[in-house]
Amino acid sequence: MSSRLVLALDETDPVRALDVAKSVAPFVAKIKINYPLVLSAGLEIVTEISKFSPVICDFKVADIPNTNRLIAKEAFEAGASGIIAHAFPGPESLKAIREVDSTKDMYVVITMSHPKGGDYFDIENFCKLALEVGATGVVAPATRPEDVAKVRNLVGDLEIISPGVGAQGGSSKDTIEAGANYIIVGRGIYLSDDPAAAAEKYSKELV
Ligand code: OMP
Repeated sequence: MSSRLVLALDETDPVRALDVAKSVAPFVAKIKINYPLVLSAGLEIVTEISKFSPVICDFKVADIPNTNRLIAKEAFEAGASGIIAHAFPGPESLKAIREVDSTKDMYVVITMSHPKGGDYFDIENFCKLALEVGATGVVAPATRPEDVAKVRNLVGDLEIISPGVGAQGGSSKDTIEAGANYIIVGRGIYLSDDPAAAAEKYSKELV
């Protein structure tokens, strides 16, 4: 069975990041790259890593439609297979990303994993919006499996990718049972002494 694990590669040393990415690639479905690594290594790191793994650019895009379009274009041209965007700027901003390249994945953040991270998010409206704009999937927190279950009921067959397992205390098992398709793990893998072994362990928990 193919892996249901996504690596959050927030390692900021570009050489180590590439080493970690190569060593965990056999155990992960995708690698998610956020600002910390892109700001230290440049967008070229997306191109490098996308040669051996699909890359989700976690830029939490949250701007007017034209700026969202420009950001998505840069990410996709660099080789990203997908991008993460915030819902709160509304449908036109999300559709602008979709229109850059509808073959790419777009994930919409529904509510966040950190303490009080859900207090300012409107789960019902954001799920409705993700469906309306044709998102590939949504981001929902492994730290609150009850929210993942709620999101699953609202988004039908859309993919759910869930961060918060490992360093933030979430459980892979509970999150998958609540309806997530993929678990996102960062520090639990890239800060480990043996990232490949850690990735293998997390991926086996998800079978
Ligand atoms: P670790 O906490 O180190 O496993 O990393 C989690 C990764 O998921 C980081 O890259 C976060 O930016 C990201 N993330 C969350 O932790 N919580 C969220 O609610 C949303 C995200 C995300 O969009 O990926």
